[in-house]
Amino acid sequence: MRVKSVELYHLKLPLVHFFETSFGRVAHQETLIVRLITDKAEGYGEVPASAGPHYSYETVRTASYIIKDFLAPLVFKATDLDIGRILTGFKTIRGHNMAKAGLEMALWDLQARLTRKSLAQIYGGIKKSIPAGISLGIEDSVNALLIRIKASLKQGYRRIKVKIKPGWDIKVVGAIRKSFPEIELWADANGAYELDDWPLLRRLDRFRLTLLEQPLRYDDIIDHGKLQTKIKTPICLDESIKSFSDARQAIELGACKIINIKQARVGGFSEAKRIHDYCLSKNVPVWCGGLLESGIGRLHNIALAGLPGFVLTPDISESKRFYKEDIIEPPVVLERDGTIAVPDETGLSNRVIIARIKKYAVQTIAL
Ligand code: OSB
Ligand code: MG
Repeated sequence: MRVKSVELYHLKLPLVHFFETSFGRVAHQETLIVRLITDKAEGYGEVPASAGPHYSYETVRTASYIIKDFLAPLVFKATDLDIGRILTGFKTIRGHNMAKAGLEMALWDLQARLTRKSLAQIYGGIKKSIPAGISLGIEDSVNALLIRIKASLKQGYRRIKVKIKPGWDIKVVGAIRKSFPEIELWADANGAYELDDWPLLRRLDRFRLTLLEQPLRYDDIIDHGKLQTKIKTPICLDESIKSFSDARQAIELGACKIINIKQARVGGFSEAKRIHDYCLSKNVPVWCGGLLESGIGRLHNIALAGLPGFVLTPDISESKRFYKEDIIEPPVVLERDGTIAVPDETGLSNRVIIARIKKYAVQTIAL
C-alpha cells in the first residue's frame, strides 16, 4: 500500500470572536489541512500553525514548504505503511515540529481507516468522554471578560483559562476571583514576563490558580526553575517543551510541575506519547492543549486527551466556540454536563466536508 497523493489546503477560517494573547489579536485562524490518499482510504491531519511566526517560528507557509519538499517525499518512498519507519525518516529534518505533526496525524488517521479502528484506539485512549475547558483571550475591558466567563460557565465548561500579560494580570485575575470565588481558574502568559517580574507573579498566589502557564520566555527552562522557588502557584510549561528531552530537563530542573502537551508543538503523536508516558511515571500531571484547531485537529486532540495521564482538563472546546461553520459534520459539541464525547467512528474521513475545506482554502497544493 502506497500513498498516491498528498493534498495541502491552506485555510483561512473566520473566528466568531477575536482571540487575543500576549503576542497579539487575530480575527481569522489560518491553518493547513493535510489529506493523504491511497487506493483504499484517506487520512486527515492538521498543522495549526497560524499566519505568522508568533506562538512558534512555524507558519502555515513554512509548514507547507517543509511538507512539500522534505516530509512528503519520505511518505511517497514508503512502500508499506510502516509509520514507525516513516517517522524515523522525519528525524533527519531538524525542527518544523508542526509540519511533522500534521503529517503524522494524517498517517494515524489513514491507519485507523485501513484497520477499522477509532483514532482513540489507535492512540491508546481509554476515556469515553473528556471534560471540556475553555481558553479566553484578552478583552477590551475586564467587564467584557467577566461576561464571557459567565456565559462559558453557563454552557458547562469545567474550567476557565485566561490569557494574561503585563498590565492585564493581577487586577484581572483578582476581579475574576471576586466574581467567581470557587471556579477552577488557570492563567496563561505565553511568555510575556521576565524572571525579575517574580514579585508581581507572586501576587497571583493568593488567587488559588491551579496553574500558571508559560510565564517566562518561550525558550526558557532555567529561569522557570528559579521562578518556581519564589512562587507557590504551580508552573505549567507550554512553548518551552518542544520535545521529550525538553520535558525531561524541565522536570529534572524543577522548572514546572505540570506540562501542557500539544502534538503540534512537540512534533506529533509519538513524541506526545513519550512525554505523556514519562510524566505519568514521574507523577507529573499533563493536559492536552489546543491551537484554535478546526474540526480535524480538534478530533485528533480529543482522541489524544483520552490517554490516562491526561488528568487535568484540556483546552478542548466545542467547534462553535471558535467557528460558525466547521469543516467536519457533525461538529464537536459540548454536552450539558461540560464534557465532550470521544468518538468511536473509524477515523475522521466520514466526517470531513471537502466542499467546506475548498470553500475556505486560500491555496491548495497537490503532490
Ligand atoms: O498558549 O495555549 C496557548 C491559542 C493560540 C496560541 C497559543 C495558545 C492558544 C490557546 C487556545 O490557549 C486553546 C484552544 O485552542 O482552545
Ligand atoms: Mg499556552
